[in-house]
Amino acid sequence: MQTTYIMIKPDGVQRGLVGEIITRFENKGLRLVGLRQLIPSSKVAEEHYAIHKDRPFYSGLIKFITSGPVVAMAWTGVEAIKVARNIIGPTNGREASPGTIRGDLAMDIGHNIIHGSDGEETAKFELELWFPNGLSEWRRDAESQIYE
Ligand code: D4T
Repeated sequence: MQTTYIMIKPDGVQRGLVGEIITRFENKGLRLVGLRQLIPSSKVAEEHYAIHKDRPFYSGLIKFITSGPVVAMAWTGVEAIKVARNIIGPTNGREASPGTIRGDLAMDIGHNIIHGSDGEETAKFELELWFPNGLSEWRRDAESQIYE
């Protein structure tokens, strides 16, 4: 089992897509182990996107992500990091395939609705950053049907 960090960005919250997005992860069979809505501080946003700090879009990205509430989530499942990135689709909404969140709901690179961790180390770092008080430990009964 892996746990991945997923975040609905301010555009997704403003557009009223929180329920739609959570439904997609839940329906896939992932288990929600962390959920909070917050307006990110610059400090947390800068730590989260530190890897991009020399990119030309960095300052706009920090401004955007701190502009309003985000929904921070942790989802668990077998290969959850890859599964979530497949549900999300590639960065540019215009190039993402229909059926993915960005393919169905986004038209932009920056305003692309949602973030998902891109690897195990990133997921660990991001989960500790956004959920400093830890995650819920529970088991979804449906997992006996979701997995063989
Ligand atoms: P995240 O990290 O938000 O899940 O997005 P991706 O994994 O799909 O994309 P990324 O790390 O390359 O980019 C991080 C973040 O920066 C925004 N961005 C990206 C942007 O505003 N302009 C750009 O040209 C790029 C490449 C979007 C996502």
